[in-house]
Amino acid sequence: MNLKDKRFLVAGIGKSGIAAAELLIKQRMDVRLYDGNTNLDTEALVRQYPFLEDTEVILGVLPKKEMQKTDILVLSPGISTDLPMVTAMRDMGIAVWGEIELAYAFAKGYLLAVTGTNGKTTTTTLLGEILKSYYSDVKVVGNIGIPYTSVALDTTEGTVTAAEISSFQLETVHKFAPKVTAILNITPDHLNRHHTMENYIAIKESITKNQTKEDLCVLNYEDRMLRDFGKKLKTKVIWFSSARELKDGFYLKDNCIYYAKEGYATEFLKTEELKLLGKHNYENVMAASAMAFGFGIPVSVIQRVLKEFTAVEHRIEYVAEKKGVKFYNDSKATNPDAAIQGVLAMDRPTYLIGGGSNKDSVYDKWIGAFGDKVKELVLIGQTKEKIAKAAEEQGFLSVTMAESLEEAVNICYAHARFGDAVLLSPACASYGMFQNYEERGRIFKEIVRSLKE
Ligand code: UMA
Repeated sequence: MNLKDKRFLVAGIGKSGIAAAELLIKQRMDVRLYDGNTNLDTEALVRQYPFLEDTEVILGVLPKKEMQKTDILVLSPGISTDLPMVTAMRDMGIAVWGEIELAYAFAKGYLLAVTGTNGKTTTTTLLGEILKSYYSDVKVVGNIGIPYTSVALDTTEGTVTAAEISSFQLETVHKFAPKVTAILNITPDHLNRHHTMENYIAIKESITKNQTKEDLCVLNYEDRMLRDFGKKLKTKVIWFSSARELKDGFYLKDNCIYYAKEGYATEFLKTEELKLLGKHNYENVMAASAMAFGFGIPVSVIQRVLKEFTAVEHRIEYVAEKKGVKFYNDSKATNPDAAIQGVLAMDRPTYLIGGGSNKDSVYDKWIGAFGDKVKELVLIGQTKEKIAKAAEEQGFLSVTMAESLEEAVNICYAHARFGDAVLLSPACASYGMFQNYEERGRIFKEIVRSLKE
């Protein structure tokens, strides 16, 4: 498609929308910006982003005449594709692209993309570190917080890009075709947006839809759906497993990661050589290694980076110790499955802060993972009643309600004793109370650091 004469409407004026608009402006394209939020201060926006000076900004309900002036609608990931505005434009024959599709149309070089319900950020960061130690021009982008469009114009034929891709972003891809992909796991998440599990799985799997048989997909053998999916794929597949020996692929056995080819296994790395903790992290390590290895990076380079890599911010991140109480920030646990990993990683009595905005999640498995370890659950946000009810049904009665994150931290600090842990691992998204999970995690860390000893 020749994009030169197309009229673009970029929807959503957050990180993605701003970056998408900047790319289009730099390319001298016809672009307007739209956001549903009528309270957005457009003058402040232009002060912050002077390149938007001559760009029309439309707020509130999008009038039909504005829709008609559009050839390509570029959606930010947070905007659902079944919003009436989006379906109306689709019905009018207007192309609907995601921000990553736009980036892909302009980007050069090689793309390696990671999706999955949990572990995406750690795997992408790890992959990025491995790539950086071997190539001079590496970009790490996507859901991780750096829009792909913000770097797409800086890429050349030699650039290698590692991208974290969410299900929201995959809803609107068309030609997006990474050289290497990974689907780490698929468990229920974002069902308020994707409605059914079948739909969510199909969206995640679509990361491979434009890959050819020359390309590679890394898949988790222990995920039943992915196991079936991998058998049907036309691309090359490298499997990984944390539960069984594989004839081909990476697997974890007796505190060691092995790589096997046609039944012949060699030791790849001992888990004690890693700074990352927990089975879920060993899965992330195997996935990143398989992607890098499949892309041709020497094993010795991969091993060296793995041994040096420490945890990602907001993912079971150690914050501080106060009066013998250790504080951990797991704000990235925006769904119950991720939060289970947070609880499992704790090795001491734990005061847990949970709750946030509602995504129609089920909390039973998370609460079931508390065992004797969680001494008290302190709840915040929109979901607190729902979680408290689920806890009561499971016989977990040590639940306290708090009005703010600060109050929750203070309650935990007052109740915890020397040798205990306080863990923020909310099992929920942050909307309504914070801009995103990063802000939630940063504020948590500030509160913790200001606690009096
Ligand atoms: N908006 C509308 N109408 C709507 C919804 C939103 O106009 O119906 C507007 C809002 O008023 C706001 C803008 O859209 O001005 C926000 O857009 P956005 O929600 O897409 O947020 P961005 O700042 O562009 O951030 C997005 C990702 N956000 C989401 O997917 C919700 C970020 O992922 C990502 O880091 C960033 O692009 C860069 O690529 C965050 C996330 O929470 C971290 N992701 C989810 C997750 O990890 O679970 C998927």
